[in-house]
Amino acid sequence: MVSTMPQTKIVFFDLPTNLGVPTSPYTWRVRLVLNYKGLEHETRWIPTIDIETTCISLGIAPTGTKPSGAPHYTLPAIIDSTLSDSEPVILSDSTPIIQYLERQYPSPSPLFPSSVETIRQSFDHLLSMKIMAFGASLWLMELYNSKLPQDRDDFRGRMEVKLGMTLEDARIHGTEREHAWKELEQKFDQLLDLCEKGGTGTEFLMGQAMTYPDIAVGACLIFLKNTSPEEAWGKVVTWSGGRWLRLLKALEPWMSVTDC
Ligand SMILES: N[C@@H](CCC(=O)N[C@@H](CS)C(=O)NCC(=O)O)C(=O)O
Repeated sequence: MVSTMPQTKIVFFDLPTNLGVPTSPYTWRVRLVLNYKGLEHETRWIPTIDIETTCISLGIAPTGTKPSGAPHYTLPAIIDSTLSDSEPVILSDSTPIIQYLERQYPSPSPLFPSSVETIRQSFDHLLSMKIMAFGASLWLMELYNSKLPQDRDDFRGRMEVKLGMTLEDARIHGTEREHAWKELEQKFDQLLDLCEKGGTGTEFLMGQAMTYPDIAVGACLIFLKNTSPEEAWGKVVTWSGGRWLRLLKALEPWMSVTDC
C-alpha cells in the first residue's frame, strides 16, 4: 500500500459470505475508495441477521424503511475516529460514505469531477435499475448460495415475499435466460457509451484516473465475478471487447481485503 497513507482510525462494516470473499456491490464501493485513498481501516464482519442489532448498538442510522414500515439497516457503514478531539463520524449508505471520504480525504484525485456529475443521474439509474435490478433474476440462486448458512432463511424469506414465488421458481431458463443475458450485455454497452462519450484512451471509464463510475461498475463486476464465477463472469469477460475485464484489472491495486 502507498507510503503516504494517512493515519486514520476507521472501522468499516462489511458482510461475510460463504465464499470466503466479500461480494456486496455496495460495500465494495467503499472498500475501493478506502484503498484508493490509502486510508488505514479495520474491517468488522457482520452477518446479515446481526446488522440491525449491531447498527442500533453503535448508533448507525438506518438507510431505508422495510415494507412493514420499520427502519431498515444495511451495510456498508463506517465509524471514523481519526479526529481525537471531536466525536466519531458514524455513517451508513455507500454514497454518503464515499462523499464524506472524498471531502475529508480528497487525495489522490477527484472521484466526482464535473464530467462525472453531468452523467451521474443517468449512470446511477442505468447501473442500479437496468443492470443490477434487472439481472437479479439471473443470479438470485447464486446470491442465495453465497450467503452464510445462518443468513439463508432470512434472505430466502424476504426475497420470496418480494417475488411472490420461490427462488427456484423465479429462476429463468433456456431461451428466456439467453435473451436476458443478451439484454444485459446491451445495457453494459450503453453504460460504456454514456461514460466514454469523448473516449478516454485509458482503462478507466472517464479519464486518466479512477472516478466514481469505475468504483460503482467495478464493485458490480467484483460482485458478479465472486458470486457467479462461471456463468455471469464467463459472459461479462467477453462483452465490449473485454473492456470490463480490463477495467477490473485496473482496479486490482485497490481490491485488497483487510481482516478477512
Ligand atoms: N443504499 C444502500 C444499500 C446497501 C445494501 O442494500 N446493503 C445490503 C448488502 S448488499 C444489506 O446490507 N442488506 C442487509 C439487509 O437487507 O438486511 C447503500 O448504498 O449502501
